[in-house]
Amino acid sequence: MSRPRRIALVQAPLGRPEPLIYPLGIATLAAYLPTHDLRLLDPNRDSDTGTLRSLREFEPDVIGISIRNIDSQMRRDLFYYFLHLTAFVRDVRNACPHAVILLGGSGFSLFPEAVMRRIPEADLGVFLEAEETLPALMEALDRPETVPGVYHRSGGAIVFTGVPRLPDIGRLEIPRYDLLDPLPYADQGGVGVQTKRGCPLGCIYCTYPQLNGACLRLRPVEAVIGEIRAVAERGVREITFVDGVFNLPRERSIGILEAMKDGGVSVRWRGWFTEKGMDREFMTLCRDTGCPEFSFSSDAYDDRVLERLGKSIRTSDIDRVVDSAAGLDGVRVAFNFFWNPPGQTPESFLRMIRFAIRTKRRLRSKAGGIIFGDARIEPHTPLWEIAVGEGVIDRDWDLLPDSMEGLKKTFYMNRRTRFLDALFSVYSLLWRLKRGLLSRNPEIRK
Ligand code: B12
Repeated sequence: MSRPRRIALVQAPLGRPEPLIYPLGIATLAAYLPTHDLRLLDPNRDSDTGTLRSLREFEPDVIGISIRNIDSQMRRDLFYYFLHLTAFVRDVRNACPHAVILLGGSGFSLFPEAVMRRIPEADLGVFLEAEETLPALMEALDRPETVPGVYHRSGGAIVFTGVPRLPDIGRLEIPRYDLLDPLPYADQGGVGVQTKRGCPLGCIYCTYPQLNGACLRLRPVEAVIGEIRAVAERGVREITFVDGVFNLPRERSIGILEAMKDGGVSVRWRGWFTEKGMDREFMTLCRDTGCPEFSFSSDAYDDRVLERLGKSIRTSDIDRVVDSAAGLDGVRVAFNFFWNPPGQTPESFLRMIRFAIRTKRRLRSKAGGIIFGDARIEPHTPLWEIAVGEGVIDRDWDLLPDSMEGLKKTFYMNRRTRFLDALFSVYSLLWRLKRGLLSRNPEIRK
């Protein structure tokens, strides 16, 4: 075994104030590096300057930077976090000229080569889930070519050692809460707990299957409960289940909720749900175990459009959610829709707007939000193929562009119903007015 190293794991700064999200990725990875001297740093909480100061003091051998978000993926409030990050990594390099800089995280894994190119200060990159790769790489830091899942530089080229196997998460370690206190993140569900990885659904715009595989890998219920207890013991009263879809498989999510009830685990919680299998009974169980709000990516309110989007749900599933919520006290439901997706027609657009108005009227304060957006075209997704086929973007269009102007072109808009775009600008303006975001003018360092 090699000597213990001083390793700093740093969450990438977003570059503008946002609700704090606990850096679950690096806190989890820290549990896999028990023999090393570790620091976990989050500039989103402690500022870039504070983080750089901590790095200078600690003098790490290795700095692992977790790139979670590339951009806000929201056309109505678009922000390019990645531009801020490139400047931050330059500052990290100046602060610690001799440290090995290593990148990872879901944002990195979506664009690994492009990120390595755009951040020349980075020595190494780790692709996908890193519970096995990172400890192995720490043992072979001078031989990165021997570790699967690693991007390294050789003779000026970026070399990839190959796709690693996905770790067995049946025995996933509990995140190192002792190294980064979750309590300051506790508001608004900022602390995440994962019950599984992978997603078998086929939504055409989604990156989850490429990030975590298309098969569900479930954590044992006791391990999930143990993790919730561990955060609750630190004073956290509200968590978010970070699974792509919490209630999949339904029986297993029921198992977790029953175990929470039986074990007296009492926290408020949130999650993302599929409308499939959502009925009054299930919603009641969720409510009674602490879930105040249900969020859905319904995406469309027209069976043909839903099918085109690769969704496993139909409008009847969405209706069932509304019916169930209407008959229950103490719940709120939030629906997200695409304004102008593939397959959209004037009729399907109107159907969606009618659904929104009807649901708002019927559910009143129980309608937690009906939000419209457009899909960000992500690499290696069926939506990318469609967008290229329809001429929305060119085949060689850089999905990690070097400017905000370029980023604006990475959203899918159905050309057949392009008149909807003008309407979207109006919707977007109203939304920003309502949220008081018009003056939001963050400074991005180029
Ligand atoms: C749950 C979730 C949320 C929840 C978070 C709740 C919470 N309390 O944690 C909510 C809904 C709040 C949310 C919000 C947002 N999210 Co989100 N989210 C996710 C999701 C589904 C899971 C993230 C997670 O916690 N995973 C569990 C941990 C353990 O995994 P991990 O962080 O990926 O870490 C592993 C690896 O990545 C790697 N790794 C991580 N860091 C590092 C560092 C090093 C050095 C190394 C070697 C390896 C490594 O090893 C880890 C262990 O295997 C991901 C999709 C996904 N499958 O990753 C999207 C995802 C990260 N989100 C995304 C986005 C865009 C956002 C928002 C910007 C959306 C918005 N406009 O509001 C915001 C940003 C919020 C913020 N302030 O950061 C995108 C980012 C891609 C992009 N284009 O930018 C993703 C990838 C989904 C997508 N659409 O593709 N999100």
